[in-house]
Amino acid sequence: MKFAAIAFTAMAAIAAAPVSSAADMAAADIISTDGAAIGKATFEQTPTGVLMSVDVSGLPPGGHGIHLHAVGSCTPNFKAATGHINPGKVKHGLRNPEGPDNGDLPNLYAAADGSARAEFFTTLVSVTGGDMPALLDEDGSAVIIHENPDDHMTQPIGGSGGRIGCGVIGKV
Ligand SMILES: [Cu+2]
Repeated sequence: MKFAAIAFTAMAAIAAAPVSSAADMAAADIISTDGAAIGKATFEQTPTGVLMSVDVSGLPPGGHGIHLHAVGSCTPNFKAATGHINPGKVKHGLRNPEGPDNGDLPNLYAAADGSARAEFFTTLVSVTGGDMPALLDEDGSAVIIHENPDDHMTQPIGGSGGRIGCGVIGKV
């Protein structure tokens, strides 16, 4: 009977967990600077943050800064995405005592064949709103992949250089 009681408790806990809504999902098709499709990112609202999944190919091998930028546009070029999501105008950098900004993320690492697959988790944004800035706000948001790794300290983008991938984040 002891086992049965434990099983019942576990089931009750599952039933009490917040139900995630399909409305709190977003995704971005990522393109290279020549407009070719190189992969996808998805964004799922969880009870405490946003779980992001990235699957791309065609990158130079090695580390790449990847950030959430404030405007949902990759045209006429990736500068259209403007700077990071950063309404509080704080400093960039996961290592920075005056940061991080809301668009900061750990680096993405591409393998020798140029492919990269990773999950990230951030508590500094939301998908549709709440305590943290929404990815799906009025002017949208974009995910940008940079040429070089982000040192997580240097202003304004950790020395991560040019923008080599861009995806407009849209509702799923
Ligand atoms: Cu960036």
